[in-house]
Amino acid sequence: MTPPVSGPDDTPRLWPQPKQLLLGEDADDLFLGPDTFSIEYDETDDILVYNTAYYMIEMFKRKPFGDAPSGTSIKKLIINVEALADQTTYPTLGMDESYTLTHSEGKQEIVLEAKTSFGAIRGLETFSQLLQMNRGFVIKKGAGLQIEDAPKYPWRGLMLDPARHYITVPEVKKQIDAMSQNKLNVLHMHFTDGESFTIDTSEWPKFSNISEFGSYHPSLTYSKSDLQSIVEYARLRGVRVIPEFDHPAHMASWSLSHPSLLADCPTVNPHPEWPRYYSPADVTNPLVYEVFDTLLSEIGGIFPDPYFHVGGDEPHYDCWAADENIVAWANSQGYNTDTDLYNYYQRGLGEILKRYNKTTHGWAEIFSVEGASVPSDAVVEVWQGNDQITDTISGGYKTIVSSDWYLDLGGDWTKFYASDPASYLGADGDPDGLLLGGESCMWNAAFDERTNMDAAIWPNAAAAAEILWTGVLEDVDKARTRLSQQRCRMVRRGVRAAPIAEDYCGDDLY
Ligand code: CP6
Repeated sequence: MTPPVSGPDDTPRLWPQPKQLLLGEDADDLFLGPDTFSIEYDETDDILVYNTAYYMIEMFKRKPFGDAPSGTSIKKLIINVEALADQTTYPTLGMDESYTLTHSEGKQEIVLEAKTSFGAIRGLETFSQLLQMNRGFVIKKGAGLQIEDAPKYPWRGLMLDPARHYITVPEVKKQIDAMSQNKLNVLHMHFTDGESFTIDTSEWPKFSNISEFGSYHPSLTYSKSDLQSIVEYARLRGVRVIPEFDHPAHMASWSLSHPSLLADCPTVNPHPEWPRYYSPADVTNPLVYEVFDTLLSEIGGIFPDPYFHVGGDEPHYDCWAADENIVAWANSQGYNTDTDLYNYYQRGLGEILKRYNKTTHGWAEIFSVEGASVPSDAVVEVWQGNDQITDTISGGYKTIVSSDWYLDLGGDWTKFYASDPASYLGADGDPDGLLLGGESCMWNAAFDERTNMDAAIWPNAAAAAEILWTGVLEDVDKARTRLSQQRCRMVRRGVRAAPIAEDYCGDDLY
């Protein structure tokens, strides 16, 4: 029998583990009380305002029992941020997320220093995790504690898939909180797929009925104000939001209002009840480029992040080859009916993205298709085997990986924890730092927010998050203990993260 892994412990149990944690010489416990403790920070910074309030609530919503033992009591957390944020400060790729947390023995304060407000958020999360509840609130072995922390990879993501099962705005925000709790910083929203189109298009010129026909139900879409509120909430928690519109395959939902957007190939479509289910875009139809242009002009500006995910996965070439008009056009251009058409289409999208100041991001096919000419500043997402990064990186492309982190495939957290993106680098390594990180993907075909989605994402995505933040740590048993505690904290904050072993959340659950 394995001993249960959670419950009170006498050392800090943090997730992800900071880069460096030094205990003080005496390492006595520190105590603090909700009535005497406060956070000191610059109130002109709305990110600090939001996060200090958030963490005060999260830390002190538990109810201690019995009297706190006496010892050094902490009255203040002092936050010093070099570059304060204002309402126009958004998280960006490569932002400085480093921070230090320091206690000087005998002092009644802990100091959190960061270059940016986003670093301060990461430090606040760590501080909140230091605080255990026993008889009163205690930081075990906190006296003289020194933490220095910074992420290993700048791109640490989670993908959500509302196109298969819609995800409500409050639920998206809850996932953003859960991400921030694990120091993840990129939310990738797979807004459209064959099954449904989740953006409200009712006010778009010419394409107003795409979502009326292409959504599961008109209410199961995101309005502009929904999108703005997701982006704003993510900003406050230090999370970038990257929208994906999957092209040229996975577009069946678009065809319900506009059949001519897609190739017509009844002879190879395996779903006769849904005529263009299998069809990729009709790349010869100018309407396809017009709809993408309209999409960018309508909602491109809502997303401050320069990266825009164009999908690009799983094109069904046999459909193009079965559409007479497409074949005739391809012949007239001297194009083959597969990779040439695919690359022609990507070039078209690339030109439109450029006009809207967006940088291409997409699944690996945008790079790996024969003859691909994806722009040199694109970020390629490797999903069919991390060993492909040898090619993307030797090809000079910024790369993120998700192959080993498909949450829908299930598996134990140790499977997620065992995949270090850097271990897939070829003999030449990554001299230019092109390997940016990775993301866990929650493909929502058989998951929804009311039943099983939380437990499929968490804590497996947390395991990947530590690989991305800290890198590989040797002791999996110790990681199990810390992750078990982290999942208890997640449950306490309202995320139904699955247990990873026999455990007892104890004081940390209430
Ligand atoms: N949908 C889209 C999917 C998948 C992809 N794209 C997918 C493929 C294989 C697995 C899981 C998901 N469902 N649009 C691949 C990027 Cl195992």
